[in-house]
Amino acid sequence: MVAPAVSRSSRRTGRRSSPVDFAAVGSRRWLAGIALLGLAAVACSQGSAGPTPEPIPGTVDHPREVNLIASEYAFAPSTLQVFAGETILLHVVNAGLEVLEAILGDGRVQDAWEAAEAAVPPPPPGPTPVVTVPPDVSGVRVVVRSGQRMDVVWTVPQAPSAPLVVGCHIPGHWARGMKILIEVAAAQR
Ligand SMILES: [Cu+2]
Repeated sequence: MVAPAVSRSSRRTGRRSSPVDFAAVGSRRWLAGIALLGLAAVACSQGSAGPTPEPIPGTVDHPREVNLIASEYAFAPSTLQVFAGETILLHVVNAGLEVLEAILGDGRVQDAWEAAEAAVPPPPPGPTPVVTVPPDVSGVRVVVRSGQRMDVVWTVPQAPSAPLVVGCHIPGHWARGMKILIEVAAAQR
C-alpha cells in the first residue's frame, strides 16, 4: 500500500524539477511559483492523513511487508521488529557495493553459516550456491547483489527457543558487526 504512494510522489518530484525553464520565462515566474506551491500542498495533504496506523501482524494470506536495508557492514533498521507467529514478506535491499546477505536464525544457524562461508576458497568474492549447511541449522538465507532487492516470505516462530538474529557471513562481515537482533513481540489479539 505504501509503495505506490511513494512512487507517485517521486514522479511528482520529477515533474517539479523544471524551475530553470520557468525562471527563463521571467514574467511568468510567479505563476510557476504558485503552481509549484499547489503541487506541494497536494503532497503535504497526502502525507498528513491521520495518525500512523498500528502495524497489523501478517498472515500467510496477507504477509506484513518489512524492509531491511543492507550495506557495508550494517543493517537498517538496527533491530528487526516482528510479531510472534506472524508471516512477513521481507524485502532485503542491498544499498552497498558488495554482494551481501541476510541470514535469519538463532546462534547455531549463524555459527553454521560463518563456518561454511569461511571454509570456501578463496575467501572473497563471497557466497556461491556451493555454500551449504545442514538443513537443521540452515535458517533463512537471502543473498543480494549491489543495488538489488530480494524478497522472502518468513513465518516467525511462536516461541523462539533462542534469540533470533539477522547476520551476514560474507567473510569478514560478521566480525565487522554486520548483525542485528530480531525482536519478537507478542501479537495483539
Ligand atoms: Cu555483509
